[in-house]
Amino acid sequence: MKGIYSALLTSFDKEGNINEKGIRELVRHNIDCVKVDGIYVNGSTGENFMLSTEEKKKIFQIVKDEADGKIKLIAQIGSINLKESIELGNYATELGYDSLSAVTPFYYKFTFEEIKDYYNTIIKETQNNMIIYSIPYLTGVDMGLDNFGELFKNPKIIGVKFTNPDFYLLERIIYTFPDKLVYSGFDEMLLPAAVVGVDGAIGSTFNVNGRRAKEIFDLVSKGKLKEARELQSITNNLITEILNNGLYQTIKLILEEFGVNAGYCKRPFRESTDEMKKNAKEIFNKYF
Ligand code: MN9
Repeated sequence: MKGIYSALLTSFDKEGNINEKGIRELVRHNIDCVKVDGIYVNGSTGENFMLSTEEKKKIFQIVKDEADGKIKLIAQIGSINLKESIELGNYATELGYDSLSAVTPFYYKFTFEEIKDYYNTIIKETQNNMIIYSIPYLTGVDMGLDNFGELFKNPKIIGVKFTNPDFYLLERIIYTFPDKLVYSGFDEMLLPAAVVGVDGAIGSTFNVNGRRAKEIFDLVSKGKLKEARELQSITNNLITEILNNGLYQTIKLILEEFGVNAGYCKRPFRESTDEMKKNAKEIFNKYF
């Protein structure tokens, strides 16, 4: 389960309905062109928290069908509706997903005991492996080393997707729990995360920039830090331009330049303007 995973985008049509053909093209592009080790399905990048349960299931099914055993698949099934998480978790487990992942329950200020109960209940009901999705800047849920230790007591919790710029905590988790898988969640911090020893990374920009990400990861493992730094700088110039132009819209526009039908984002995300399209074309020509 180690390596570089694309957080899959969801292709939508102009009305915000999921576009099966586009989703299949996105999966193929990641396998054939980017050559990622795996795909993380229905995460933040997939605009998951704006989808119905049926749409989420449909995406799990399409991706599994298109990937056809060629790469690892992680299903993000977290929701503040615990029943929905369990239903999705069972669905993805039956489809044969390699692991589940669930975002920490957000919006309400749940206690740590409640968060722990959420994970242990999903695991009990699905009997699949679980990767915690920790993204404090979006969820407001900030867990410390002791909290991770409590959760990791469940042997089915096999790791964490750590989207958090706290490198002290990241190093402590890797050091304290050497048997757990730790994935870096900020693409712009892949190099320092690789240096402290993460097992892999899961990110949105890998849909277009995954080859550079894989190279950064490999160079660090070989101790070639100068070359890795150069590639991370190019990567971060790219990510900065993407963020300034609208994150998911721009990754989708770049994918369209690659000939992939990545489609529209779902409202309330706004439709790309002509200016955004022009910038995305320039980014594509500059970096790819
Ligand atoms: O899951 C992604 N997080 C979100 C990982 O999209 C919220 C990252 O890949 C970021 O999009 C990326 C740009 O900041 O690092």
